[in-house]
Formats: sequence, structure tokens, C-alpha cells
Amino acid sequence: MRVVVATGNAGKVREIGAALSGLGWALEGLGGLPLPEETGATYEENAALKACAASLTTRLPALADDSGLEVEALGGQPGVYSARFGGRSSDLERSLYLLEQLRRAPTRRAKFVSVIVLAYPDGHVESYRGELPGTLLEGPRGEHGFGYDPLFVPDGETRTLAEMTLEEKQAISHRGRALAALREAHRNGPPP
Ligand code: ITT
Repeated sequence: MRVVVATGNAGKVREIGAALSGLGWALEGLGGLPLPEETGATYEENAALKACAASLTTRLPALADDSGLEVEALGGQPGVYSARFGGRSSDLERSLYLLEQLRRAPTRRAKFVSVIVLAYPDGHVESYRGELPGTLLEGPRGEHGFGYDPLFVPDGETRTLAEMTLEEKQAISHRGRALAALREAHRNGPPP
């Protein structure tokens, strides 16, 4: 099956490609197709907006991820706004802004959430969610991954996500879990 991966985020492309290898799907990029504005209030809504738009235009099944970091001391922010947090335009600037917000925070608990939506040209959608709880450090560590990975130590680990290989991150991460559920549902072809 040909499937469009509807994301402009290179980190997500790498993780989605690795997780779905072996399913026999031919994953394709957006080929310059613009993604719609993320106007939804939830990850589910935003992932469906992106996947449905790509599927409608290409007439192919399309898969999108909407994800974010929910920080306890910030009342769950930035959440669905993680990619635009503080109006900052790069991963590093957003991470530094987050550290600033947490300077006197009583807790550094946080969780990553990922929702993967697979949309078909007939309008049918499937949705899969994964979460990863952990703690935010006071400074970045590690070179791998993307986004807030250098600040985030998952529960039960001593390394940040950015100090792990893609395979190590994938085995425990929010996106890895959502993609594993999608993979499981498609083990014997598309679900009924
Ligand atoms: P697309 O919409 O093109 O897929 P995006 O980066 O704008 O890419 P989102 O709107 O879903 O995607 O924003 C998610 C943001 O949350 C992302 O930019 C990171 O800042 C953060 N994030 C999500 N998953 C992450 C992960 O696995 N590691 C680190 N940061 C992550």
C-alpha cells in the first residue's frame, strides 16, 4: 500500500519510517504539498486535519502525527502548541524558553503525547495514541532526536531521549508506542 507521510518534521519522518519498515508499505513524502493550519484543540483533531488534507489531495492513504510535551508545572502547556512554544522558531530556542519558564518550578514532571492518524481517501480514519512520562533536566544533554529530546529523561532511565539511539527511543517513546499499535492493527492487512 502507498501511504503519504504528512509531516514537515524530519525527526518524525525518520521515526515513522523506522517503525513501519517491514509492513510492506511504500511511504511517500508530501512532495511540496502544504499542510493545513493546526486549528484543532486536541492532538486527535490536528493529526486528523493533517492526514485528511493530504489524503484528499493525493487520493492515497495518508498518515500524520500530532504530538507535544505537557509540563505539569505549566498546567499541561505547551501541549498541542509545542511546535510554536513562546513564539520561538527553533528547537534550541524553544528548549531555552521552556527552561526559563521552569526556573522556580516546584516540579519538573512532564509527559510526551503522540497521536498518529491514518486517513483514507473515502474519509475513514484510524487513530493511535502513545504517552511517555518523565522529568525535565535543567540543561540539554545529547545530540540525537529532535525538539525537546535533550531535556527529557523518561521514567526508569538515566539518559535523555537525545542520548539514545533512534531504536532505543522508539522502543519506549510516545510515538513508538502509537506506531506499534498501528503496526499491530495492520499485522494482517488493514483493520476491518
Ligand atoms: P508537522 O506538523 O509537520 O508534523 P511539527 O513539528 O509542527 O511537524 P507538531 O505540531 O505535532 O509537529 O508539534 C510537535 C512538537 O512537539 C515538535 O515540534 C516538538 O517540539 C515536540 N515534540 C513532539 N514529539 C517529540 C519528540 O519525540 N521529541 C521531542 N520533541 C517532540
